[in-house]
Amino acid sequence: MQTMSFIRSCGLAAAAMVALAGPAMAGGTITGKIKFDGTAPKRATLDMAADPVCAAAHPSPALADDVVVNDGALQYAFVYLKSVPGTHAAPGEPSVINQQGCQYIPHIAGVQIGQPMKFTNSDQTLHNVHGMPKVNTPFNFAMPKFVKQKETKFTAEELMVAVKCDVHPWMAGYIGVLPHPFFAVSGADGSFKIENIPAGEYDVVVWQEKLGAKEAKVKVDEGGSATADFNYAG
Ligand SMILES: [Cu+2]
Repeated sequence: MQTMSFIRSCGLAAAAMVALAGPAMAGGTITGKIKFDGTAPKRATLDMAADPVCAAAHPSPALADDVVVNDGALQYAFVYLKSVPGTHAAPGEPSVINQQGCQYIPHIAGVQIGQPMKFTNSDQTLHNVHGMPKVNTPFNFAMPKFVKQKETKFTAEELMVAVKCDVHPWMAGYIGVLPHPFFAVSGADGSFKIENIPAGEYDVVVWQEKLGAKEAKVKVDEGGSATADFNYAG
């Protein structure tokens, strides 16, 4: 009997939560494109000869991901909203960086405070994931070929956390840690999309490891769409 009423009250609590979540205001969307004007810097060729497993993964030499420009569009720029009111529960679903062909894929990732940050290893070789935050606690995971995943969590906002592999000096990536889910990484076409944003006026920041940061003010209406385009120059 007690069990029944416990189940019933849980059911009611769940129903109440659904009711609370139900009429939530419709979030808005910010989309944009990161452009690069002028001559793009030439991407360095990565010499992976030191590890035959890495070299074998690239029939044609791999290129550095530090500035990737495709037809005037800048890839791997981290875009985020500077401050968003309210608290935002961290998703249980991890943000993932894979070590594949001795490169970090993706090169740039975002994660929420408290959300699992997972590193996977698709390579049949030894990596180590050496995180070098200045605010969060540094970490260093050895990932021999039989260790296929490791997870960590961040406890504080930090833009950005550098990650490297001490075995393969060309491996470098960055992670943006935010207290909310309103971030994105620009795609191969330079575009990004941030969704479900509470109505308000925001500073949208774009960060690129070699080219620096840029900011724009953007107003988001309830359920509306706003645009924020950014231009870097060569
Ligand atoms: Cu490595």
